[in-house]
Amino acid sequence: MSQITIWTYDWVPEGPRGFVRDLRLRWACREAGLDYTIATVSFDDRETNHLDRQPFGQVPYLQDGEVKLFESGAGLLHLADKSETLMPRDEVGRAETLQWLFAALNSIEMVAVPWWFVGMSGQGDNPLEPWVEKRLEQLEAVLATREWLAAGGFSVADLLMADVLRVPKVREFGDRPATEAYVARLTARPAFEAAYDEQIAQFANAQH
Ligand SMILES: N[C@@H](CCC(=O)N[C@@H](CS)C(=O)NCC(=O)O)C(=O)O
Repeated sequence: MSQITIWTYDWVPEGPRGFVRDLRLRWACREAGLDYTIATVSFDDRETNHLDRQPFGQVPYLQDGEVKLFESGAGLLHLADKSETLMPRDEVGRAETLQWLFAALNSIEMVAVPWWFVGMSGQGDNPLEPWVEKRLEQLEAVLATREWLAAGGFSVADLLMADVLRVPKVREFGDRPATEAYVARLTARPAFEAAYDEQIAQFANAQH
């Protein structure tokens, strides 16, 4: 019986389906062969109904025995500690994986999310565009030279970077063939496809 529980919302509107960040944890568990169960909190009163678990009222949230974690990156690190598939055990490989995992969160997602939000407001030119463009071009230069970000093989850093990059607005913005091939390669992995299908089915079948 699995000890790992991944918390997400009980329902979300169609737009974010397939992109809710619990998918990162489902995907990682599947890559690592770790069983998990899904638990939900109500989407409708999300700002206050689970602040004891997630102080920002967001998902995902991961529980593994006594370990209780919010932040998808923290959840991924916890899972990576359980599986060499997600993070190599040698010092250099582990350091490279951590470096790129933080780069996904703090150098790419940290730029892409505000850019996307400002763009959604639809108020003329997006002042964040040059910033996101530069970061994505810099990453394109890296991905043009290698198949994986860290330690010469798949790791949780690729999982997270691909999840950040696969957002449609990011994929549609500019022409970056190496990045596009990278995203296509990562999202063709059976563990991603199964996690994606599972999330889509969960929200499609939810009563709301
Ligand atoms: N930094 C957080 C971000 C979590 C996040 O943005 N979650 C979204 C779903 S993907 C959410 O809960 N949004 C609802 C809200 O912010 O009210 C993490 O990586 O876990």
